[in-house]
This record gives sequence, structure tokens and C-alpha cells, in this order.
Amino acid sequence: MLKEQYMELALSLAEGVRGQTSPNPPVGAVVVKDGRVIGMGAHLKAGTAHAEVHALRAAGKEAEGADLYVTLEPCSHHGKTPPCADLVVSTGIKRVFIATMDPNPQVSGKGVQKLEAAGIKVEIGVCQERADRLLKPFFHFIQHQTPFVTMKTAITADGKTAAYTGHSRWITDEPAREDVHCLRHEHDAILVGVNTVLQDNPLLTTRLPHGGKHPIRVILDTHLRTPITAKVIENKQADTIIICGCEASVEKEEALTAAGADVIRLETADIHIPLLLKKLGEEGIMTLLVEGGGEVNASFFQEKAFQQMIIYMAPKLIGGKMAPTPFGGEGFPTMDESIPLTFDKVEMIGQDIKITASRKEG
Ligand code: AOF
Ligand code: ZN
Repeated sequence: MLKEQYMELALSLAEGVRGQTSPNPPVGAVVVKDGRVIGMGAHLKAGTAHAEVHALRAAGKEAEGADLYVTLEPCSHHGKTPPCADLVVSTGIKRVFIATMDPNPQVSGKGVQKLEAAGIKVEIGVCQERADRLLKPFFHFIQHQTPFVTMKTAITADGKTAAYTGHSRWITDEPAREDVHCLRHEHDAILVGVNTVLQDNPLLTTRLPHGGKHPIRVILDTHLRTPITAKVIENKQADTIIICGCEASVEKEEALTAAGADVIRLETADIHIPLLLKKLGEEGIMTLLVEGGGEVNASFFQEKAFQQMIIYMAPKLIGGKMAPTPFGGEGFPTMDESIPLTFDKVEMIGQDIKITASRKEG
């Protein structure tokens, strides 16, 4: 097999644990000797063994003289676990292939330095594009200490999120709606506005045939209007964080806290999105899925406070100039001010289309 094929195997392992390693990155590793895979592994959860540890453990003594394929530069620091670079050296690995470098300031090149200082041959950049795509949220979080924000929306083919009456069940079909639950599983947190809580009383949990990880629920609720009886409060499958402005009622805050929610009171009367993202970053939230209604979406839109958009488009037309679209608010006056996106991926999900787009920086 070619080196790219072994790295693709390591990348598949890493992709398989996407969303379950936060705030750590998903990483995969494969150990190969004489053309035979003798060990493989992935980092499964923050605080537990890194990918290399699992792969090298599986290889055992045979690792001596073998090649290691790892999707991220092996770490060089003592974090919650000891440095992988030291382990790689001590097991007698001969060559290390790395897909991409670790921008974590505690690592960033020092892992490779350790390997090379021990006489190991290192090659960087094997299948780098695929690794960088997978690690985009981690890179963003390391650089900004704020979550990588994905806005999700479901629209008709004429771009509406509901009929002019507000009726919206359902725009997309069952398979696309199930795909949204995969998104929830992959994200650390999911965000909606209090209006969504009041109107739909959603659970915001992950409901997939084989289970799934529930994201932390984040409710934007300037005046603390979330009822104590709301499902997001009563249901304990996931934690709920309620964000309010500095003028919200202290009694209501106490009642919500007593009911098990975490209330974060901002220093400002209104919810300022960049400040909110800073607070969520401090909570260790690396990925945030915004499933807000038009007004919540508009506030992220206006601040350009998102990195990715996932659009599910149904083959239906609803029409109506009063029918809502994904972004409320005023919008921009001319095309020159429009927010530029790149369409990264287009897929059919059942009869619907899923578009994954990233916002062009700048
Ligand atoms: C690796 N292999 O599989 C992963 C790495 O607190 P710790 O010890 O878990 O370290 C976390 C940091 O290690 C994380 O921020 C990132 O820089 C790196 N992740 N490194 O060698 C792995 N998951
Ligand atoms: Zn490590």
C-alpha cells in the first residue's frame, strides 16, 4: 500500500471519533511494519490516551523498526497525558508520517523536533488537506479560544424557512432530519433563542437509531423568559446553559438555577455575540451548532460570527413575500456587502440537498 493509503486509514479512524474528543482534536494513528498493519487507534475522549498510545500498545514489541502514520503531529507536552513524542521514540519507531502540524502552542513543532532529535525520519503533509478539513474546529478553537460556529438551516427551494402563516413542519424529509441529529451528536453545544423555546418547546437532544451524544443546550434569553417547565429545563439528558443580560430578574435566575440550569449573566444588557462566544469558549465549547430562528441567526449573521453553514434544501416551493427566510434582521443593502461563502460539499440526503459551505474570512 502507498503511504497515502495508510494515512487515509488513520484519517478514517480520526473521522470516526469526530465530535467526541472535545476540547481535544480527533486524531488517528496506524503502525505499519513490512507492509502489514500491526497497530491502530484513535483518541477517544479528552483526558484519555492519545491515538499513538492505542496504536503503539496494539503493536507491542513489534513496533520497533516500524512506521507510524499519525493524522496530527505527536504531542510533546505533559497535558492530561504524557508526551506521545517520547513514547514514539522509546518504542523504536523508525519513520513517522504526519498529516498536519499541531498549532497548540504547547506543541507546534516541538513534537517533530523531539522525533528528529532521536534520529527518527519524519515526513509532514501526507494527506494534509483531508486532515486540515477535519481539524478546522480544533484549529479555530486553538487560535481564537471561541467555538467554531456552524449555522444550520432548512429551506424550501425558494429559500423559505416557513409558510407565511409560520407553518414549517416539515420542510425537509425524514433522512435530512435524521442527518441533523448526526450534526447534534458531532457538536459540543447547540444554540437557540428563547422564542424557539417558547414556541416549539424543543428537547434539543440527539435522537438517532443507535443513540448519540447530546450537545450542551445553550439558550439566548436576555430577559430570562424560559419557563421552569420547558423541556430544556426539565429534561436532564444534557446540560442547559441560559445566557441572559445584566438586567434580567435575579429571582428568575435563582429559580432556573434551582431547576438545574446554568445561568450565565453577561455584563451587558443585551446579548453581544462576540462576548457570548468568548464565554462559551471559556466553558470549553469547541463546536457550536446554531439552530436558531430568524432573529438569532440574524445576530450571528450581522456580526459575521460563524465559520460554516449547513443548508438543507427541500424540493418544494412555498412562495409568499411574507414567508420567512433563514436570516431576519435588516440584511445588507447591496450585493457588495454580501457575506461570501465557499460551497465545500453538496450531497443528496434522500430527496433533499445538503450544502456545506464555509464563510470566506475577511
Ligand atoms: C497527540 N495525539 O491523539 C491527540 C493530541 O491534555 P492532553 O494530554 O490530552 O493533550 C491535549 C493536546 O494534545 C491537544 O490540545 C492537542 O494539542 C494534542 N492532541 N496529540 O499527539 C492525539 N489528541
Ligand atoms: Zn499525544
